[in-house]
Amino acid sequence: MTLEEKIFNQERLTFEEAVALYDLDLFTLGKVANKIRREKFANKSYFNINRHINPTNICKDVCQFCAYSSSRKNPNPYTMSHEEIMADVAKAVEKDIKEVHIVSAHNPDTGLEWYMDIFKKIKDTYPQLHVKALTAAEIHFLSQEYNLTYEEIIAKMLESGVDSMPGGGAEIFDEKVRKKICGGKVTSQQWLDIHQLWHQQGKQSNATMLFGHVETREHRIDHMLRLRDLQDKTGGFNAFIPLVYQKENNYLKVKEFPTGQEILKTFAIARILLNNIPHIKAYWVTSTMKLALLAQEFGADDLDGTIQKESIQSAAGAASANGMPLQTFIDVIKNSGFVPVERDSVYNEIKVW
Ligand code: V47
Repeated sequence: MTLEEKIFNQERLTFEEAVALYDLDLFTLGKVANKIRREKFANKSYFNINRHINPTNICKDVCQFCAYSSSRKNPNPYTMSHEEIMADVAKAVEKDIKEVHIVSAHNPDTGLEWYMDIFKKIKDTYPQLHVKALTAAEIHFLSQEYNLTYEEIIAKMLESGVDSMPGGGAEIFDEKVRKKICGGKVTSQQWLDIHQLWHQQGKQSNATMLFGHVETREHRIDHMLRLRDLQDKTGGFNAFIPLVYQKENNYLKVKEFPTGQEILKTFAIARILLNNIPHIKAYWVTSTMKLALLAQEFGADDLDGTIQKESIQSAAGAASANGMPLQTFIDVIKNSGFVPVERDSVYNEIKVW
C-alpha cells in the first residue's frame, strides 16, 4: 500500500511514514486532512469567548524564544495583585466570557498561595466560569520551588477550582532541541507525566507544539507521536495546538522561518497523525487570522477565541495584544465558508452563530 493509500484509509503511521508525509504535496495532505475534519465536524469551526490573563512576567527560567519574561529585551517586570486580576475578570464577565485562561511566568517571589488562591476567588465569585490555568511548566516550577510533588500541586489546583489545564510549555520534546531553546525548565517526560497525572484525575487538557525555529520536521513528528502515545493511554487531550514561532524581542537566533505552505502542511499532518486527539486548533494569534482561516481547509476545526488581551506572543511580534472583537471573529469565520460554533472549554456546543 502506498503512503497516500494508507492515509486515505486512515491507517496508523510509523515515525518514518509520518516524516515522509512532509514530502507529499500540500494538496494531497489537505485533501485527506479536510476529509477527516469534515467527517468529524462537517463545516463547523469552534471557538470560545474567553479572556487571557498573564498575572506576572517575572521568571526564574530563561527560554530563548520568550519575549514575554521581564528578563528579555523589553524588561517591564510586573506582578498583578489579586484585586487587579479580579477587576479584569469582572470586566470580562460583563462581556460574557465563558473561560478565563491564566498563565504566568515562573515567579519565585510571590509564594504558592498567590498562584493558587486567585483560582478560588474567581470560582467563588463566578462559579459558572471555566478556569483554565497552570501549564505543566508552571506546575513543575511550583513543585520544585515549594518542595511538593506533582500530585500535591494537582490536588491544590483541584481544591482551588481549576477546571482544565492549558497546553503550554510543551515546546519541542526532542531533548537536544529542548536543551537549546529552554534548558532548565520542565523536561519533556515531566511535561507528559504531569498531563498524565491530571488526566488520571478525570480532567482534560490541551497540548501545544512550538515550531518554526531551530527544529526539524523529524522533531515535529517525534513531538506529535509522543502525544499520540500518551493519548492512547489517557484520552485526556482535547486539542492539539501547533504554535508558530514569533521572532521579535528574544534571544533565539533563527535564520529561516516556515513558509505558509510548511505551516499548512504541519496542520494537515497533525490532523492525519493525531487520529486520537479530537480537535486541531489553529491559534490565530501565532498563525495570523488569515492563515488560521485557511487552516480550516487543512484539518483545523478550532480557532481558539476572542482572548481580549494577549501578552505572550504579542511581546514577540504577534498582532494579538487586544484579542479580537466577537463580531469580527464571527464574521471572518462565516466569510471563510465555515459555521462559527461557540463552544465551552471542553467542547460542548453553546451556540451556532
Ligand atoms: O508554551 C512563547 C509559546 C506558549 C513564543 O491550551 C511562543 O488552549 C510563539 O500554550 N512565539 C503559551 N509562541 C501559550 C499557550 C496556549 C495558547 C493558546 C491556547 C492554549 C490552550 C495554550 O506560548 C508557550 C510557548 O510555547 N510562546 N514565546 C514565541 N516567541
